[in-house]
Amino acid sequence: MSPRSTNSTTSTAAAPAERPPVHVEGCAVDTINLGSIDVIRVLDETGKVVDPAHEPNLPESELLRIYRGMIRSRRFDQRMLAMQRQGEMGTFAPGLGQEATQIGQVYPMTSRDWFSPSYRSIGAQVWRGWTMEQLLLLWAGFFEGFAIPEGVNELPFSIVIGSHVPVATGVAMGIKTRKEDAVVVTNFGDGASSQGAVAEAFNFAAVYKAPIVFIVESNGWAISTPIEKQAGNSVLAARGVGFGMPAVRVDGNDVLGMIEACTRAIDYARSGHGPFLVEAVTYRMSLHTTADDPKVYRKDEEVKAWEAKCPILRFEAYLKGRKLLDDAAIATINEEIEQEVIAARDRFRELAVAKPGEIFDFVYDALPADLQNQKAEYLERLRRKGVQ
Ligand SMILES: Cc1ncc(C[n+]2csc(CCOP(=O)(O)OP(=O)(O)O)c2C)c(N)n1
Ligand SMILES: [Mg+2]
Repeated sequence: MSPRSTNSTTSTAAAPAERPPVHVEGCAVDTINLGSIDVIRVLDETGKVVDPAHEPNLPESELLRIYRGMIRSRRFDQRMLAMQRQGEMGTFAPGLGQEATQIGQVYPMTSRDWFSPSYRSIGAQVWRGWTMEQLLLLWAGFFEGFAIPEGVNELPFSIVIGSHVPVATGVAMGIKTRKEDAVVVTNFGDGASSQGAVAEAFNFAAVYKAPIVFIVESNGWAISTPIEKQAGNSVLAARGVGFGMPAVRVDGNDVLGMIEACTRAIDYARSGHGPFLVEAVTYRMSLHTTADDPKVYRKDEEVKAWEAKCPILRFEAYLKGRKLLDDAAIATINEEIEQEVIAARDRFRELAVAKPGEIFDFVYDALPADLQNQKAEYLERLRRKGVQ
């Protein structure tokens, strides 16, 4: 008798009849690869190692480099937000709370590998070799900021959600065709995972075994849409099974778990097996973008609960436990990185000289007469207002 029917004199549900497994020619369940999803978490929320078997065996100097990468991401983000609030920066998407996801995914990449990031990847971009002043130029709207730095294998991010994922898959196919020793790592959000373009990229990559790692940063929200309204099954790693690629679900606030998951995924793609899906479960602790006010659609208690899971506090506790950090070292590292950020801001200020006339300059080879007149009139108005 099933447990549901034990006390049910009122129940009308009949116990399901025993029946033999159904076999359909050519598609018996045992011939379908149902796959499995590993769940990875090395550090719990207090920084305690809960899965020593998956703890990456990294030298102490590397652990501290990773820590610095996360602090740089946090400090830069906070500085950019202050600059935006003071009118010195354009709209941007803060990465606060996603530092472990960001650094953990790029840490196992080589410089030959290609990164195809979303717009919320500033910390990872700095790790990969962007200077902070160039990123400031970019997000302040200066075209000089957009050129990918020499020697950084990266694709431009796209604001059209999910649209970069098929492009990244195409680059992976190019790598495969040329037999290059490289993989592509692309990241996107839980909201992006609902886009048809992402499903098409998954399917294409799985069929043609493209060397690509898909990282879905499941951060709870797509602007004001929570994950429950985004996906019938909010375990997005489960999609790997459907598309025929291995997948892991990892605690995205645990940088060691991220490194373990992404190393596994990158090694798999590099050795010619095809794509791999990593679902990083994290939380967007701050604003969707600087144009957003999350207080109108989510509760303070929810944010507070995630503050306690902060990826930086967790990694700090782990490093303290290993005697690699103490409060004085934490303060020194933060101060050093703050000075780096301030120096980048100062270099940005020197470079960020607006040239309003440029909006006329890059569309036509020879500017038509009417636009020449508009340009002259516009510049004259600015001059009268004292802007130029
Ligand atoms: C095709 C498309 N639809 C809608 C938007 C507006 N939009 C910008 S960001 C965003 C949410 C994306 O959420 P998610 O993919 O979870 O990434 P997150 O911002 O949380 O990192 C939306 C709907 C867009 N930019 N492109
Ligand atoms: Mg999201």
